[in-house]
Amino acid sequence: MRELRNIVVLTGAGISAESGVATFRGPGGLWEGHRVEDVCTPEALARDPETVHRFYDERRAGLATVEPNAAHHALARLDAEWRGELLIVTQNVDDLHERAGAKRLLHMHGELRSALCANCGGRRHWQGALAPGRDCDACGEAMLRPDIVFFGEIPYHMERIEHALADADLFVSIGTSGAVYPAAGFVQSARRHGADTLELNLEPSGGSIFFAESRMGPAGVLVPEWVE
Ligand code: BJW
Ligand code: ZN
Repeated sequence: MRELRNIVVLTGAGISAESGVATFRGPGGLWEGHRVEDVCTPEALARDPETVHRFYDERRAGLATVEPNAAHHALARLDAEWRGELLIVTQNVDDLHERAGAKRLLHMHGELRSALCANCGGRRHWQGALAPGRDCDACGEAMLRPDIVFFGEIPYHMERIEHALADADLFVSIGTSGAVYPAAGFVQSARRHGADTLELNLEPSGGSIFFAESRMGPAGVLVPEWVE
């Protein structure tokens, strides 16, 4: 690691699995009981806001019962100690990276603890269930929605992420199935720009073949091992 300067780390639901946050796909996955298209699209929100809000209210409430695990703590340690460039890009909407102390962090798919006004684009902190009406302080309209990137919407911070990938010497992907774009394409983007690539995942993911190296196992073991 000594010759490396610029590191980009991508994390997915697998890094929070050992904290007790459900992953999306696979056995016991979050979407086993919900059809994706029922809850994770702007159309679903327009058609049936109650169901969509209930789904996110439950997951937001669930944050109170979970803690960062060894993998989140190891990345926070890397963030504190790494003197080169570092960017942790998480697809996760939980707040476990920041609770572990990570600072150089971007949430590309939004955050459970943020509310977005569909009318004016204003944001506010969102803890627990919302007041009836879901009123926006900024514009007065009752248009607050979860600040989550649904299918068909453009993920956040794409320009900064693309720049970081172009400058990366090392790209590390942790706990993601590689099923959802554009994140699934980051490895090829980093590679094209000459980065070394490493995958840490419980099992070979859809994108495994694109990584120079893949290590299989639980993030709580593999991430601290890699950071040391
Ligand atoms: C462990 C572990 C342990 C378990 N240790 N590991 C056809 C082709 C290409 C693209 C498209 C297409 N049709 C549509 C699209 C685009 C679409 C897309 O990708 N669809 C696919 C389904 C094909 N993408 C979009 O719409 C995105 N927007 C977009 O593309 O805009 C256009 C654009 C982009 C860029 C520039 C300009 C324009 C938006 C995607 C939004 C995704 N949102 C979600 C839902 C958020 C709401 C919510 O949280 O409820 O984000 S989808 C969901 O999947 C969530 C996640 O962040 C995301 C990724 O899932 P993740 O993290 O990989 O979880 P899992 O469960 O899939 O995998 C967990 C992994 O961990 C597994 O491999 C386990 O083995 C492993 N694991 N335990 C280590 N202990
Ligand atoms: Zn507003």
